[in-house]
Amino acid sequence: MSVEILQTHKLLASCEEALAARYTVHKLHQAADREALLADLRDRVRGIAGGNVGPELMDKLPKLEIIANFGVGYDTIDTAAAKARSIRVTNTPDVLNDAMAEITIGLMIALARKLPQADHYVRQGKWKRATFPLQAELNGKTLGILGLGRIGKEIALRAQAMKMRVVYHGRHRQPDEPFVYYDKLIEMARDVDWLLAIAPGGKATEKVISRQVLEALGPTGYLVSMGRGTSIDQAALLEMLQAKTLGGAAMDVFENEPDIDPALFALDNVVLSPHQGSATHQTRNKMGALVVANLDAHFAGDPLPSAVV
Ligand code: 8YV
Repeated sequence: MSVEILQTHKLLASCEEALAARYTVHKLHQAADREALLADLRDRVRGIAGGNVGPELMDKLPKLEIIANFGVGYDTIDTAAAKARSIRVTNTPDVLNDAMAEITIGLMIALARKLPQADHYVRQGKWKRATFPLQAELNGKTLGILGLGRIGKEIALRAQAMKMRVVYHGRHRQPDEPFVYYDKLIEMARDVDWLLAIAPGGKATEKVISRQVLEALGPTGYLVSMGRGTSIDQAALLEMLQAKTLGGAAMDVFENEPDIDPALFALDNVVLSPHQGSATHQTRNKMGALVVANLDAHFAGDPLPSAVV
């Protein structure tokens, strides 16, 4: 009998096939009666693939040894609870850096040049009557990065290729990084043209991009939100976009995804993206393979490729 694992939500076909080839997989998201399934699996499940795991689920699976999160961000896993129960937790870092960096620059250009509106303008036949209004460029502007981690560094490289100046703020200065460091986020927001949020989710970054930070960024400043919607005061953001006291925002992450605030839909100074940062065939296949590799390593007693706990 192969090791029994619980899959918490739908995963990529390639990942599901690889899991099924190695493990007895129980799909929680397909269970007609989740509690009945969990009760039946109580003493058998040793691993989880997916996400959204808190102490309640951990306590229903006392034999649980490892949670392999599908994603680099593991804010849906209660890592403290896992640690207290000697449960390992892994994520999928690095394999998504390029995909994230590409779309971030893409969303910045889309916002600066109003690409969605321009596409719409042509489809509506308006071009025959008038040229599309002049827009803005990235080169010569300053990008302030909140969260100069693995993904942030890849974005910084590409922003430099766009002839942008890059500065950053984070918990601490990184001496090996050539960029100017700001120890106060609000001061960085005051000095930059673009503010990129690519910090992890969770309590530590909750609403760190506050109303005051957005006000410092101001009516000619642009926000790019690529990390987690929770790190931004979304109510303040919406109000300031409506009042045009903030220049604009390109957003891939939101509060309450996918049921985001419909008031955003009417705004002309935003570009909206459905949390697709890592959503490419190439990258998601690599993320899935890393989920499987972490489970395989654990059950083989080998070091974990990407452990967070
Ligand atoms: C995931 C992400 O797709 O990796 C992350 O942290 O946000 C995305 O790449 C998302 O977590 C879905 O599982």
